[in-house]
Amino acid sequence: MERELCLITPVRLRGKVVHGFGRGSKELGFPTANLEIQEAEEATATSSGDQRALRHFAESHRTGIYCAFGSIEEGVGGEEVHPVAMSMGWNPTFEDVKAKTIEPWILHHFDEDFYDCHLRLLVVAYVRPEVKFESLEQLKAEIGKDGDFCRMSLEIPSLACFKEDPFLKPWTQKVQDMPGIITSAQLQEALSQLPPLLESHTRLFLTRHGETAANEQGVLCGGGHESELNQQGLKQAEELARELRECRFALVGSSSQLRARQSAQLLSAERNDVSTAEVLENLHEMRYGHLEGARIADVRSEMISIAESWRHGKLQERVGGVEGESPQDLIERVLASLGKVLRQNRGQNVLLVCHSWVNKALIAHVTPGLGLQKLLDVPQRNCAVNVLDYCCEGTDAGSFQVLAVDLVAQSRGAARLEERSGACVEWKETPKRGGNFRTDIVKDTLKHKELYPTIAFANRKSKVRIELIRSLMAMPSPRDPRLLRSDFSTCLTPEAVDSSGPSKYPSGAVRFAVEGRTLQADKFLLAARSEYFERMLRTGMSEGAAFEVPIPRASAPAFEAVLRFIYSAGQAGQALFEEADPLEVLHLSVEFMLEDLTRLCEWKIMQGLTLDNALITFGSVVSVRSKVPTLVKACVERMQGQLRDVVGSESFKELCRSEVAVQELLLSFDEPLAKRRRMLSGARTD
Ligand code: ADP
Ligand code: RBF
Ligand code: MG
Repeated sequence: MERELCLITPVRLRGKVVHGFGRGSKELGFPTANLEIQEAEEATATSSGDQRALRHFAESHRTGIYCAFGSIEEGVGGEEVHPVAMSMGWNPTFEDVKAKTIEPWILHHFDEDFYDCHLRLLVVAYVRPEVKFESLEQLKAEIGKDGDFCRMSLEIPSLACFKEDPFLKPWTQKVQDMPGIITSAQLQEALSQLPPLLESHTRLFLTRHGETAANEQGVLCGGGHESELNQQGLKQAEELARELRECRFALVGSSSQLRARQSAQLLSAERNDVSTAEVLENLHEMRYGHLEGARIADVRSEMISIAESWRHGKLQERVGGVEGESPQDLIERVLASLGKVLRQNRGQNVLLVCHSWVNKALIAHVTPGLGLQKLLDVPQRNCAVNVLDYCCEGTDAGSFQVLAVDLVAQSRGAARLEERSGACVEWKETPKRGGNFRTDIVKDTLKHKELYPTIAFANRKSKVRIELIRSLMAMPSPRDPRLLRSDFSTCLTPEAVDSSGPSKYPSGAVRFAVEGRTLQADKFLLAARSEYFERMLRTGMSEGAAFEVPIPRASAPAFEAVLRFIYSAGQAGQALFEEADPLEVLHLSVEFMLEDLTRLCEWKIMQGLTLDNALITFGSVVSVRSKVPTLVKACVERMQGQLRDVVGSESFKELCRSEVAVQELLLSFDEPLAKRRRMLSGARTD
């Protein structure tokens, strides 16, 4: 029999292992893990991307034997990726096969069966067509040779590399690792990055309600329990309402539960597009049965064991006994309810306020490569917004595409949540090398409400890692009392005359000469809001009106940005950088002692930090490194582990001109050493 290695565009498949024909393949030495393929209608109803992919593979590829890599999601026999010989087709040797089968024979010995588990396959090559054999012996012999052929072929480096595909290692996968999904970011920034909505789709802004009294008290509050928004929750909803003001919605709605209705009411207030919030059926939180209203601390062990079952794919397991719901129950009613309202609003945006598990379940279920059993890992803070596009027509009708998860309003910073094994006792924030923070939750009284209820369902011994993502952190707001001054009366009170000079604030106009241009500003305002300008203008006060203050080594747009920052009392924000280069403004801000502006520039630069510009940025700010430690750290962090690329780049040659810069760079890769050296050399540690 001829076998040929015919490479195909790799296909990623995920399916549940079901019973096959029971022909005793295992006894013959080639067990095949038959994958479940649902009827077309059935698959659309549950809108699972996995089923669609399986059917598409069977319909669009020729029948026969394929080489693949495979892994079992549930980690049976260890979390490993194995070579696979796979048959797809009609098994022509037998006459009872009514539909195409997908049957992978994993080339590995397992001590146990893994029916009902989820298999992932990355199919990479075609080997031969299927054959109608005269005898079972013949079939067995050829399948054995297929196994050898596939095993060998998959060791060829060009194929072996597919073994590392992240899709095959689901046990490490998180929604935040999924390409194309913005996670735990700031709402407005993320919204500006979304692709335009297609006419055939509806865009769902799926939101979680604001914080409730129950959230605050650590009380379980499911679909059968009510709790009102607390002060914090009201504030969260109001802030979200402000940030969503520019979006147009065809509908604002919520589940029937009080906390969701309250949030939706705040979100629909003072809008031009919709005037009231609608209430929708079947979007209530998962019912917790006899656990409703219980204190998390009291029922923790029960919750941990149920969470463990879900994690292992037992998605029909109910929380809180017969009165409670399972993730499967939840997702079925939610999909049905959402489908209806989304189809009615084709081509438009819909804003719905739901609940933690509702949102998490939907996101996990519809994200290819994630799956419902990963629902525990989806981050979902109070009043977080998730954005999903729903397809209303065509072959993909009924499917969702997740665009963003856990977006929150400006004031709330961004954090990633990750569960770790290890002991768990209280909160700790440890600066990690490179400027990120590791926050370990270590206490049973899980006070940090933003994390509820993910943490509640985490193992008692879990360590939860929260990574603050600096590039997605909130824009810093000004703090300097001078800058924030709107009541100037103190400036007018004659101060005690001391030896340093006259006491009165200067008045009138001052003119600056920048790049051959003249920029004019008000002396009083500058002096009142900036210590630097106060000193400069007081001493220069005696000069005549014709006097122009030269600002050397600055571009007009950058200096204008400095003036605008002062004039706006720091409120101009990002708009400052429309014309001016943040790096240049940063240097001016240091020169003019405007710390709030320095922080703003630092933040702005960090937003756009890439491996390419990290070195240039580092070289530029190294002289003022003590003023911008966060930025310096962020630059170093960007470059860490990529030293080879860094040293090979053009900008490195540029940097080499400054001995201090090179020294600082090399030292920053080894922070403990750097400290010792600075101490030894008696240099200022800044
Ligand atoms: P069935 O007719 O039900 O598919 P098989 O005789 O083909 O039964 O055996 C397949 C079952 O054996 C799989 O569903 C799986 O649980 C188990 N099994 C154990 N080892 C393997 C393996 N190496 N490859 C595939 N399935 C295996
Ligand atoms: N069935 C066939 O009828 N003809 C084939 O050529 C054939 N080749 C196979 C090759 C491999 C590597 C595997 C795993 C299965 C193959 N099968 C083939 C399917 C086989 O008939 C089926 O797995 C058993 O009947 C159990 O359902
Ligand atoms: Mg089988």
